[in-house]
Amino acid sequence: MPPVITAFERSPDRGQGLARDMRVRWALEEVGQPYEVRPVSFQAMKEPAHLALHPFGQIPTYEEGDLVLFESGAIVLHIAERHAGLLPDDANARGRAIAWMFAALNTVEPPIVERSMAVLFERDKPWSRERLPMLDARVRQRLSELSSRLGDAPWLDGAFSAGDLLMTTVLRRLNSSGLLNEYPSLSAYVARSEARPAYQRAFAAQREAFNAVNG
Ligand code: GTB
Repeated sequence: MPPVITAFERSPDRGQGLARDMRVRWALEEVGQPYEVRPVSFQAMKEPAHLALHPFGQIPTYEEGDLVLFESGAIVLHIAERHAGLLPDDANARGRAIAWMFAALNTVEPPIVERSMAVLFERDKPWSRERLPMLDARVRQRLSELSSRLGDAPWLDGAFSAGDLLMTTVLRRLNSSGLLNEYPSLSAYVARSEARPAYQRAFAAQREAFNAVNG
């Protein structure tokens, strides 16, 4: 039985591959592991059957035999540890790749999510115009640091790894902001990731699922 993941039945991103099931789909495609997707409605996400899989009533989840996982980072790490292709064999290089996974989720993603939330949900607040430049500055700080570290390298540390996979999905969340364009090496990094056949397959699958439901 292939693993089963959950995804939004109707993704608010309208098929742009910004929801976090995209990371899991992409990781599974990179390692060549077939999988099934169970779409979940917003209502079903908060019902007992889904809460038994995910304590916070969110997507994605991952079911493989007796194993149930939630948290996209933990799922990607699980896939990367069990299949070749997303983590180096050398122990030190592996440790560094895992550090980049944590950096993507713990250091780079928070200011990006904070900014997205503000743009989506706080636009009408009287303090929004004052707050946004501060949120932009926090994002720019991380992008500037990341761009300095990446330099002219294609990937963050040697060969493409689960660290690059997660970092790319985090940076893509800035697509509509224009901020990524201020850092050409990071725009090129994301484009390089998106050109990977595994990414293309994952993106096409989630887009197809969106189109199937929304016409
Ligand atoms: N830390 C968890 C993880 O990494 O797995 C976070 C999971 C999470 O935030 N899941 C979101 C969810 O289920 C979907 S991905 N939300 C429903 C809820 O909480 O009730 C976040 C997301 C949603 C929409 C867009 N978008 O439209 O662009 C992008 C990302």
